Amino acid sequence: MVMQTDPIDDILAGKQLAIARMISRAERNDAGFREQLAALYAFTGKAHIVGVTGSPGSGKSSLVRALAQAARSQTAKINHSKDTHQKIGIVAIDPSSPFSGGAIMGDRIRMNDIANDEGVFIRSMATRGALGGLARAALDAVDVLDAAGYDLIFIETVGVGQDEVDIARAAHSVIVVSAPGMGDDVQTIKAGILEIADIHVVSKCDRPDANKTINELKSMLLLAMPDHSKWQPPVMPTSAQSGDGIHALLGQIDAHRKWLNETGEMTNRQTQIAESRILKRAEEMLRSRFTLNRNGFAATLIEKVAKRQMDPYAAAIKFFDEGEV
Ligand SMILES: Nc1nc2c(ncn2[C@@H]2O[C@H](COP(=O)(O)OP(=O)(O)OP(=O)(O)O)[C@@H](O)[C@H]2O)c(=O)[nH]1
Ligand SMILES: [Mg+2]
Repeated sequence: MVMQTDPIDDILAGKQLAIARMISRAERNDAGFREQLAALYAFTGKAHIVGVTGSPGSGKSSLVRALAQAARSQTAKINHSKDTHQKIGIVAIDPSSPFSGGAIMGDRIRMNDIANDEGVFIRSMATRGALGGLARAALDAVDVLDAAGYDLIFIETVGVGQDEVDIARAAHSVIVVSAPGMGDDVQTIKAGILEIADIHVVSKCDRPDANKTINELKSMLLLAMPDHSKWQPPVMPTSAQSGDGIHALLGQIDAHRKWLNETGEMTNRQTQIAESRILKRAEEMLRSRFTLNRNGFAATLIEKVAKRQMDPYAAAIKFFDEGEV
């Protein structure tokens, strides 16, 4: 007989298979996973969570991968011991999913791939078919990694759409990536994501047109009239291909983390994140409750509202009060 081990114990012990399974269950919104996630939640709150967002193709995945590799080698240098490496988690909401397939990285990174590194856990989540539960599932995945002892967790999302911006905002430090030659400056402003940046990155700085983007971004940020009592988001040039600026960016992430802790701003962020997570979960629950009632109790309400026999507000209240749970 094979002994069944407790998935919670396995996750807390950092076993990757158990972690992967739990994330899949969160993605599928499996019955019964909620109790397990609830049990894990008590063990979260130790990781530093970094949101990475920006236009499609701006180099987010390449950047995160380079950061993960740099963070791993950095702690290796400091500690001279394999056991004390910083563990890195990556959750990518990645429409083109280069983490699982595409050959996109510079040679330097490909040679020494983090995919074979036990201390790095990478998970891509599909946007397709997530039915609004994407943000909730992605943040559940971050919880699983946090509980499993991952110290630094990156969460990559394209900065398009409210759900994706909300995911990035649920991080402690938010990186907004702009790439040269994409008209990214205009795109990011349109999506309203420049203002959520704690750190700006201009990616692909091995390219000759990178300086133009850096200057454009800097002058745009001057116009934003910064409040000098607050954190001043730096503009960091990086190249995932050459590795330039990657260690400096890690340094800025660390500086931001320290700033959050020293000023007490971390507490505010935690409160904001908690609020947004309750709201996301409640939204999802409300939607699935509506779906459950769609052909039953709600059908009567829908018909009455359509025929102007009841107003939508009264129907919503009635649904809340009397709908099947
Ligand atoms: N020259 C250069 N190209 C880069 C660099 N980083 C990424 N790229 C290229 O930019 C393209 C997109 O890179 P990704 O890392 O997949 O970008 P992404 O933002 O994750 O893309 P999506 O997840 O699809 O939005 C690929 O063709 C990469 O090879 C870099 O540092 N220098
Ligand atoms: Mg990507």
